[in-house]
Amino acid sequence: MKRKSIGKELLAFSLLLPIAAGAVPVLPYGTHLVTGSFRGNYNTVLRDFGSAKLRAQRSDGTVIAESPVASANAEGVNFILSIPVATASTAKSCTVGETLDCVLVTQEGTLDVPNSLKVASPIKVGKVTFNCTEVKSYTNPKDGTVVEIPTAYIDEAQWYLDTYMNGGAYDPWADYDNDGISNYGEFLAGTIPFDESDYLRVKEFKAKDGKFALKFEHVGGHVYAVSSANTLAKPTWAKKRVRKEAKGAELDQVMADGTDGDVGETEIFITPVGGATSEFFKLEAK
Ligand SMILES: [Ca+2]
Repeated sequence: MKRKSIGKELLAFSLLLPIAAGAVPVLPYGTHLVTGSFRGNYNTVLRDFGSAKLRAQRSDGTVIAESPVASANAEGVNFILSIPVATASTAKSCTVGETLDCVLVTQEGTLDVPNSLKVASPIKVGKVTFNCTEVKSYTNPKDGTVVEIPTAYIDEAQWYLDTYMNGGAYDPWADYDNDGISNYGEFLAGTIPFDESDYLRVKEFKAKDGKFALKFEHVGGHVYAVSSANTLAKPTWAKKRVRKEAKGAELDQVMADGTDGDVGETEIFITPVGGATSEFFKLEAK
């Protein structure tokens, strides 16, 4: 009987607490994680960024989250911003759907990052990539997706078009070499959009060390990830975590080793879902 009475007291306390805190209680939802990379002209991750910080802040300058920009880790990540999300805005947290400015603070001063970041939902891991160079935006006419490509890259592709092909403006959604990969896909992977023999592909897939080993030709400094689905008929692709060593840490994505732009081979390890009758894997450049 004594235990029951303690339970009643606790219940009354938890109901009263929000009322005592004010008319609009501020309840923490969790943290919105934004991870990202700074990239060069050819979509390679900048491995060493020097001393800089990235801030998520309101237009009035209130800083909600701040993170140092570091040398890229094995996943090709330069920063992780942890943004507290709550039911109401405060000086230290934001609400779902609130848009924050992203500001890069360098030793010389403050630079506006050209994208603003939007908190889409509580406790949802987001991903934002910033280019530190001048970029041009393109909208995909099929699905409205907006992408950004550095103008230095576009200028080089345009020169090739004007010199060796029929000219016309660079189109990221076209496939100039007819290898089945769009020009934008080749930009992401660092492959040559004018060479039909050069595109991202799996070279080997086999059982090894109790896991599946997937080998592909990489371009140094580029980032790759794997998705999986249980069927190829109307597949629902979901992120699949991978390892760079058979017994290493699980990663969301992997950055190729080696010098920026140089090609080489990378082997990554995948653990299949236990009990699944079939599982299909897809390798993507990010
Ligand atoms: Ca192509």
